Amino acid sequence: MPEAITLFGNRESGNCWKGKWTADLLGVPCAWVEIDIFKGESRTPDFLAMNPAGQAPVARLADGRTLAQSNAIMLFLAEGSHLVPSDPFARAKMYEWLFWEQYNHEPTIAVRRAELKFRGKTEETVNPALLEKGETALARMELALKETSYLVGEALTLADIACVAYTRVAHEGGFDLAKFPHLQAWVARVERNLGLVAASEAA
Ligand SMILES: N[C@@H](CCC(=O)N[C@@H](CS)C(=O)NCC(=O)O)C(=O)O
Repeated sequence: MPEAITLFGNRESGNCWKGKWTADLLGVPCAWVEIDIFKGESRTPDFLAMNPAGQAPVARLADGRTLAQSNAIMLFLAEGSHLVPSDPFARAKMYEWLFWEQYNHEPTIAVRRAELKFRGKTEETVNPALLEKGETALARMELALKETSYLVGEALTLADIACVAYTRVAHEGGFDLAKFPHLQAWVARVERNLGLVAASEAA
């Protein structure tokens, strides 16, 4: 586990919170530097030197090395901790959710939220495929959470932290979590684990 990190993130971005929540849970001191991605601050020469992809989050270690990709940042922070199952199969199930989150969940739910909340799209003009694909992702989680309290069994893992990041604000993307009662209960459970005020109430 690193001694401390600096996280360059945007507070509206679930991807950016994943690393902060993980650091806080594990007691790793984490300084937050706010990056205004809407004003191009992730495309400046200094930022591109840290992450040539021009995206937040970026974690900077005390020795100056930098790491991008939200799930890679969490994995780096949590290696050897209780947030990563020691059993190889359970660990692989956690990876299954992490890869799925980046391919099926974030590109639909986070993108629809961003289109509606930040890019001036409306229910009429937003890409219609995003609603159906996002609901399919939520239904996939509901199915799993009928069986277990967390995505990988009965304990919180990085899979939950990754997947809760945009599920807890899915209503801002026009998704109705009331259709998914197990998922709704899981969001509240994980928010309690992370010490968060419920996003649905804060909104
Ligand atoms: N797969 C990346 C996605 C990162 C990403 O899309 N970052 C967005 C904020 S959520 C960003 O920085 N957008 C600004 C831009 O692309 O200019 C991750 O999980 O870290």
